[in-house]
Amino acid sequence: MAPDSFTGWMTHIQQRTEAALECLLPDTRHAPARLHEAMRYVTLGGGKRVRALLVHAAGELVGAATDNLDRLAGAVEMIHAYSLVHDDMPAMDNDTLRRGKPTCHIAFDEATALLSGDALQTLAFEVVASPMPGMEPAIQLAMVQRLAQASGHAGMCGGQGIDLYSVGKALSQPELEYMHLLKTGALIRAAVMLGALAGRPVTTEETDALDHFAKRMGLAFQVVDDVLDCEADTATLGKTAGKDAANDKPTYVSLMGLGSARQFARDLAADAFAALERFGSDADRLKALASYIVARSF
Ligand code: GRG
Repeated sequence: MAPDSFTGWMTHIQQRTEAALECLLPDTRHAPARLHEAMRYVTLGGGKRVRALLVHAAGELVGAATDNLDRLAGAVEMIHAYSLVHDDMPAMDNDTLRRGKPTCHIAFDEATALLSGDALQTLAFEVVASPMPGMEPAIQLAMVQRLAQASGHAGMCGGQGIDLYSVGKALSQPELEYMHLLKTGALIRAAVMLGALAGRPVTTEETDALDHFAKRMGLAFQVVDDVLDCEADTATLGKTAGKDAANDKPTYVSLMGLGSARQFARDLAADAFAALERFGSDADRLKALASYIVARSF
């Protein structure tokens, strides 16, 4: 039984996600042990698990089975972990610190980092496509499609491409928004949609409302990330702080300044909240999670 308070629930879901990942990830006693160690190193024991929390909060709203949500949350966290591993590599952001420890290519080597990211991505799809109690195969197919769209050229990879090709360029607010809609927002939207698909059937209007919520929160998450990159220190973030300015990357802070960026995040969250009105108190968990995303300090 999940605790009632938001912080109690958050800890409970973070622990469930860790336990689910423990089971889903390959055993280091099996070959190739080094690859399996790297996959576990980058996925276990770290991260806020925001995407897993979104899967569960959206799933609760539609009465989805918690065990199925654990698997879906684990899959989304695997895709997220893979993106962080590849993003940190020398060909991309070239970073040495992630989640308070050396990045994968530093702790292991570049080839292992590349492979572990690839293997995490394919494992995520295997998990979503594997039979789940009470789940129609057609629903799982829709989930696979959502996750693939969110991860590929029209989602996270596409957004990362725009990011890479934008260094040193001044982006307009719509251009910056489009980049983040893909890079960070697409997986956040997929997390909400996978949760929402896992329970009772949802109407088109409900799907649209949840998608609007997820879209606004994906952007709010990124705006807060930009603010924290300026305001917080490396020890608090567990990753190198101040990298955006150092790398001359366009961000919400460089575009509109710190105060306006903070206000923009609050405005986005208010708009996201409004989309949930039709669900009444069933959406309380999602709302509490949205408030946490905007107020977070790391
Ligand atoms: C390499 C295909 C590919 C994609 C990379 C998402 C991404 C695209 C890169 C991550 C780098 C980054 C700093 C993105 C900005 C926002 C973001 C996704 C931050 C990290 O997410 P958190 O804060 O991390 O949820 P934790 O560690 O808490 O899971």
